[in-house]
Amino acid sequence: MIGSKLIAADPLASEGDDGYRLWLKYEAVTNAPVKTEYLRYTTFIGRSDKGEITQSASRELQMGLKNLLGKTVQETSSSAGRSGGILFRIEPGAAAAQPAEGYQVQLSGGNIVIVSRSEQGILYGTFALLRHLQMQRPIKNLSIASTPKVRYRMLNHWDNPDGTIERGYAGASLWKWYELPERVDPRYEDYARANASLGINGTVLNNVNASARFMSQEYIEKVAAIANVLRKYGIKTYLSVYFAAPKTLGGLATSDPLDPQVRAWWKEKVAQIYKEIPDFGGFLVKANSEGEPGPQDYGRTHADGANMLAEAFKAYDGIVVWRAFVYKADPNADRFKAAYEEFVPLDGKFDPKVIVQVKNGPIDFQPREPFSPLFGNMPKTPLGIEFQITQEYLGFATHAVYEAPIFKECLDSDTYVNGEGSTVAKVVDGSLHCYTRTLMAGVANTGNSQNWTGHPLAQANWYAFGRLSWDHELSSEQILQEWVALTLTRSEKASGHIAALMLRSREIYVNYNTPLGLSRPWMGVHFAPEPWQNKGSRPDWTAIYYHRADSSGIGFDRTASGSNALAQYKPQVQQQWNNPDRTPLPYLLWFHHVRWDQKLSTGRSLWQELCTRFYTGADSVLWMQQQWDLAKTSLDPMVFTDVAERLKVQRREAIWWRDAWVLYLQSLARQPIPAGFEPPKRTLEEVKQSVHVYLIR
Ligand code: BDP
Repeated sequence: MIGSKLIAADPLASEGDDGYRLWLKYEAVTNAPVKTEYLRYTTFIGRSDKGEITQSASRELQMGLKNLLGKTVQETSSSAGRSGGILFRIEPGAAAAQPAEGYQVQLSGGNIVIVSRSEQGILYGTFALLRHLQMQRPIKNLSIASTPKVRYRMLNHWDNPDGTIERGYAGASLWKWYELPERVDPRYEDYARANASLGINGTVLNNVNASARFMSQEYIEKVAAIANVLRKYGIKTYLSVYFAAPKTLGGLATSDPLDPQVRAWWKEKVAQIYKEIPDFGGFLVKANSEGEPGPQDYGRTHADGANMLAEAFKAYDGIVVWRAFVYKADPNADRFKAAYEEFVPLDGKFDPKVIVQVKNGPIDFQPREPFSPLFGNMPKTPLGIEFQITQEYLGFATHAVYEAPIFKECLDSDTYVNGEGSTVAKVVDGSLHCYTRTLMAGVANTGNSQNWTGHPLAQANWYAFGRLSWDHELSSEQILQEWVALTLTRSEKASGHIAALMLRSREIYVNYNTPLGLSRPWMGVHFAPEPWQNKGSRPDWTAIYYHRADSSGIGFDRTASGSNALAQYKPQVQQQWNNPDRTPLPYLLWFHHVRWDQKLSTGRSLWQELCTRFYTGADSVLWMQQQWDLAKTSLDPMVFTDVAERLKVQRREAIWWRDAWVLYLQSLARQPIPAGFEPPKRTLEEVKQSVHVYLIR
């Protein structure tokens, strides 16, 4: 269950924190008055129902209290009239207007009482109480009440049946398909605990570039074995499906969604799944995107495809999550506009069981993107949001980038669709267009590394996603403060340094990687700098397509004089971005092609500003290293060293990025490196060679 300390191969090495326990470390409470207070309320756990989920809650509480307070607490079903305990109280009628998963934790009748309409709510309330205690918050006036703002809070795993993970940087897949269903790795349970502690209630187990294998009886049984574990923590299991499965697996002549045999095949398939997994969550579908099959192969629409699958779920609780990540290979098109062009005309045509899942930005999880113009523009279709937790474009597992500010920036963006205040968050939580099926999904950053996420600080991104999927109003700072206290240190001083470095980490990354609204300076592995990359099987699979640098300037004109992608936004949003003199600098090159010598609001020319950002970005990694060093004495030595070494790599790679960009752009702009910055020590050819070496097998 709870992770052991793993000391790689060296039996003499001193014990350290291997990161396995994540934010559920339950380290002994050191604040004596707080401890005394809690001890008064821990003579028993009162639980009268027999549910599987409350059983998990009770077990978690017992384990937590044992570690935090050093006390063994027994569960009892007969707590009537007793005080000094922790009571689970399921009240089906309580606050009926509130979502069933909400909870209240309060003092009442001399007990701590966790109240909810559902077992799941009890579990979430239990984790909230444990968090409170772990953070050594006083019990006096205890009153925590919370309800989720979004109904489906989901991780999307891009895991393949062979154990690899698409865009995964933390080892191999957690799911051991070859040994399932007979052997059920105990780690699945810890995975479930971690997710439930954040409020995540759904998991898509396999890659959106799906294998049809998951629709076979053999794999359905394997999936069921995992689902049996996740269920105990209120987590439903979902699968990504291969749209052409009726043909490739079922042996039908077609996978046309309007073909009666195909429809019958999916119906049967869904029934077969429910036989093994009675609470199955549903399907996630990537169709007609990046070469995946889909309804358009048969002249049908995305709605035809989604609705056919929805029909198969008619008799069940499951849903169909249909992704809007599409872009055609049209040399004259702007990829920015693609999803909107395909999906907005389908608004109102989807079955009520369908949620359309939209990436936060219009392109593809870039370090900074404007919000997708689909948000707000499909009022008759529930739109879920998809964030990427795994750091595909954020330096994999070597760069420290705290992502909550990326998520928040999008959620807090105003679409203006129903006037001011129509934020993306309000579209996603359903309050703007009254959707009841609401969804937030995150592409998982977990793997089988001992610490789950590779980079120890990347655990914070899993944490932040989960907390925001429950309550998008939490601030990045608040979430970080919690995570640091639960995971790294209770020292306020050290937390201050860590918070400073993590809160600035995204901006620092953007500065050396894609400043002023640049995007996709890489192809290949999405890691090494390749802003010069100009060859691809289609134009939008080159780097130059995105930045459009030439001898006059750089940036993608998306105003009326260019692709006019801006027209997809409401006029108030257009106004923010349609004039290069008024466009906030972080978005400038997303929307404008700007001359190298153009003076910006900073007083510097565009060329000077770009150089300044590349250089200060790379230098700021030194500052991050210093902040981390300042926290050293309050950190576990193993965690300290791991992060310190990764920061060294990050520093080296940040300089690599800086040099690549500066030298490449200089070859076009023909301007000197501004005074005060030391010119790169290598030539453009040398950087290109270093990237080439990186990319060859
Ligand atoms: C891109 C990834 C690719 C995914 C795709 C998607 O590079 O591996 O399959 O997104 O979201 O960012 O479908």
